[in-house]
Order: sequence, then structure tokens, then C-alpha cells
Amino acid sequence: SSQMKRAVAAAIPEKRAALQSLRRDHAAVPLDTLTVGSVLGGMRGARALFWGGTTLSPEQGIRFHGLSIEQCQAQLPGPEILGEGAGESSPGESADALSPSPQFLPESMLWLLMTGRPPSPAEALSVTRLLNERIESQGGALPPEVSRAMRALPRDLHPMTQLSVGLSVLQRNSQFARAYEQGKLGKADYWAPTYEDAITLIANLPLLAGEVYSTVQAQATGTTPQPLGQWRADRDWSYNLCSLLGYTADSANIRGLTAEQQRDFVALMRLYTGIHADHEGGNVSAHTTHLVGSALADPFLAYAAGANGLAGPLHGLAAQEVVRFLESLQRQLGGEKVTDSLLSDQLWALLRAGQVIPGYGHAVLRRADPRFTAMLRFAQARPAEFGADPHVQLMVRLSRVAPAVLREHGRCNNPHPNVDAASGILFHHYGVRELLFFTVIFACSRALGPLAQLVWDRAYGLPIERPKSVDLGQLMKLARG
Ligand code: AMX
Repeated sequence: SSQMKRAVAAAIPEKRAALQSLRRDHAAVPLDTLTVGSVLGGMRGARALFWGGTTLSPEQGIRFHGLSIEQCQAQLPGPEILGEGAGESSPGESADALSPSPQFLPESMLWLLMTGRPPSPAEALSVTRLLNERIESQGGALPPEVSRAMRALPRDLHPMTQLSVGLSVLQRNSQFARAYEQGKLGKADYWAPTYEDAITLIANLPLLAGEVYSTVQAQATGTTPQPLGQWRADRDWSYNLCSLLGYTADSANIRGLTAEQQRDFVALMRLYTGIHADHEGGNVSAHTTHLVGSALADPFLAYAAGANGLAGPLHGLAAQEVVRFLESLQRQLGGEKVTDSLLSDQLWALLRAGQVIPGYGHAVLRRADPRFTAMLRFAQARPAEFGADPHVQLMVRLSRVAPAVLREHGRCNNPHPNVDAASGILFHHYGVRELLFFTVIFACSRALGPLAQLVWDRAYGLPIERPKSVDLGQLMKLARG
């Protein structure tokens, strides 16, 4: 069995014991009072879910087993373990530019989320190898029934529907479903095939995303779908994802990127997929995966459901709204020299028209989203690359101007940028212009946290999730007391 699986197995007894003692001795301790407002208000703020990998604080943002993004960047193994240079400074950077933050691999994040502790370099490398062995055992490609099913779909089908179909068909290989059906598995062992399925699913994501993107490209150019790049057993997960989208040297290089841009695109992908992996348990994709999995649906079916939720405009699709907004703002401002006051006027016009400023505000956060800060830093560390991109410059300027406007407007609880304010436009810069596709990249990343949690849900033996509902009459009666 894999190193990471042994590390999970080693962590289980202590956590199980802690959970059992909570169940046995403290089950009656109240956490929150449910109100009519919270039942009708999307349960905002109600502490009603158990989630191990990440916590979200309004002031500090996301923590991965207690580690901030900056701490992850400092502590989690990065591409140096693959023999790549650790620094990736670009020639032509001005002396006062921010230096690039150290990169970490999403594989390191997966280890952290699965086991609860950062991996050593050798352990992180073992995750890359594990994922690659899974694909090698499939002959270096998607299982044939998965590609057949995906190729049979209409080419103009929503990219997330294509991904969802691919994830669902992968279910045919579920070790959990097979073991459960054979009835050989004790409840205490459910986590082990769940883990194997999670690895198979995550390993296949770059191939699934590549398959979807080749269809998206074919649709855009009126051609037949062609593979955009080569999967390689000696590369890491993010690199292969970039290759299969056609953005590295092992690909068709569909946007004609320079070698340095290809390297930076991979760095952006590692950053993006590393920090979007999890955002506590209550968001729609995480919560859905957990809910569907609680019925003992296998990880493929559970995460396909989670990914379907991610496709909603209020969740994973928000990045696309920001890109649309920046494009239209840029068009309106045309050739004019963009000044802060001009921008501020535009924002006021938007707010007076009753619209929101996309990419600003958050249901939980009350400060700038540290994921936004990480993406902004990525751009600011590469002035030679991004200095001349009017959309990226507009994004940066907006992040200085919009909070003051929103504060003066006085309506929203958080006037700061969220991650979507920056993420889409950076991919857009390198040529990912198909807005509906952004969510597929998000879905590659978001698999990591919810699937790690699903392994733990089974390790803890959590029951089926089944809250009670109330109808309007009951609510009115309860409200009257
Ligand atoms: N621009 C203008 N008004 C805003 C605003 C923004 N960016 N963000 C919030 N407001 C308004 C709300 O519409 C609401 O107005 P109302 O009182 O007239 O109904 C008021 O401020 C209070 O809202 P809130 O408590 O601050 O936010 P919320 O928890 O209800 O909603 C969010 C959070 C993100 C949906 C909201 O801030 C928003 O619509 N932002 C713009 C869209 C966006 O960036 N979405 C991406 C979210 C990130 C993610 O989760 N992927």
C-alpha cells in the first residue's frame, strides 16, 4: 500500500478515539441555536457540519490543518523535489518587483489534507508517483469507456456537464462500490477502498479536463477534437494538467507561449489548484460531496455531485463573471487613460444601477481573501509578463479602488476582494478565454479537500446525513411560540 495510505492508517486510531469520546461523553453540548432566520437563510453561520481539513476564519481566511497559505508556501514541498529549480524568477523583472512566493505542489496539499501533517519531500514525491502509477495502470490514458462516453456527447455541451459525465463513468472502476456489493467489507474498513477511489479519481482529473478542453477547442475552431498534449509518467499532476490543456512543451502549445510563459503557467496552475483545494465544509461543492457520500455512494458519484454544485453561478462560476466584468469595463474605458477617479465613477454607476461589483465581498470573510493576495502576488512578481496586460492592470487597480467605494456605499459586510477577483483574469492572460471552462480547472482542485474528507468520513464511520425539515405551517406555528 502507498506511503500516504499508511500515514492515514496510522492517524486513524487517535482521531477515532477522540471522536468516540465526543460522541459518548459530550453529545449534548450545544454548538449553536438554530433560528427561523437561519433555516430560511441558507443556514449561514450555523455551526452544523463536521469537517477536518480546513477552517475558515472571518479575519484570517483559510487554514489547512492550521496552516495559512503563506505557511503552506513556506513549508510544503514544491517542484524542487522533481528536480526543477526552486526559484522561478523571470529575466527582465525590475529590481523592486516582489520575488515569487515559493511554490508548493498540490500533491503536498493532498498529503496534508489526507494525513493532517505536511509531507517530507520524499512523501510528497510518493504522491506524485502514486497518482502517475494509477494512470500508467490504465495505459497512460482515460479508461476507454470514459473517453467513449465523453466523445459521444454533443460538442457544445457545458464543460462542467462533460466533466460530470466523465466522473460518473469512471465510477465503473470503483473499488468501494465493488467491495460493498460483495459484502466482504467491515464498516471499520470502508475508508481503505474509499481512499483508493479518491486516488484514482484525482489521478484522472488532468486527463478528464484535457478531454473536455479538447472538445471546447474543437467547438471553437469547428474542427474535430484532438488531444492537446501528452501525459507523462515522469511529470507532476499540475504539469500534466497544463500539458493536456495544450500549454506546455509536451503539448500542441495552442497559444504559442514562450518557454518562460509555459513555466509560469504551470506555476500558476500549481498555485491555483493548491489553494482552491478546500474552503471548510459548508460551501456547496464540499457539503454536497459529503452529503452524497454519507449515503455510501462511492467517491466518483459523490464528487460528480459536488462538481455539479460547483457549476453554479454563485459558487465556482463567479470567476467567469469577474472576467466578463473586466472585459466590459476595459471596453467602456476604451483608449482612455484609466485613472482611479474614472474607475471609481464607473463603480458608482454600477452600484447606483443596483448591481454588485463582481469579485468583492464574501459570506464568511471580513478581510481581503488570502487566496486573492496569493494570486495578486503571483502577478506582481512578474511585471514583465503582466505589466502590459490592460485587464490584469485593471484588476490590480480595481483592488485598490473598489474597497473604498464599497465602504462608502455602506451596504456590504466585506468590501475586500475575494479570490475570484484575480484568478480568472490570470488564466485569461495566458489564453484560457473559454469562460465556462474555468470551473473545470476549479473542479480539478476542489476534488482534493472533499475527497480527503470523504476518506475520513468513512474512517470515523459517520452516519448518513439526514436533517429534519419543517413546512411553512410548522414554521409559523413555531414562530408564534
Ligand atoms: N457589490 C455591491 N454590493 C454588494 C457586494 C458587492 N460586491 N457584496 C455584497 N453587497 C451587498 C449585498 O448585495 C447585500 O445587499 P442588500 O442588503 O441590498 O441585499 C449587502 O451588500 C449585504 O451583503 P453581505 O452580507 O455583505 O454579503 P452576502 O454574504 O449576502 O453575499 C457575496 C456574499 C459574495 C455573494 C456578495 O458579496 C456578492 O454578491 N459579491 C459579488 C459576487 C462575487 O464576487 N461572488 C463570488 C463569491 C466568492 C465565492 O464564494 N466563490
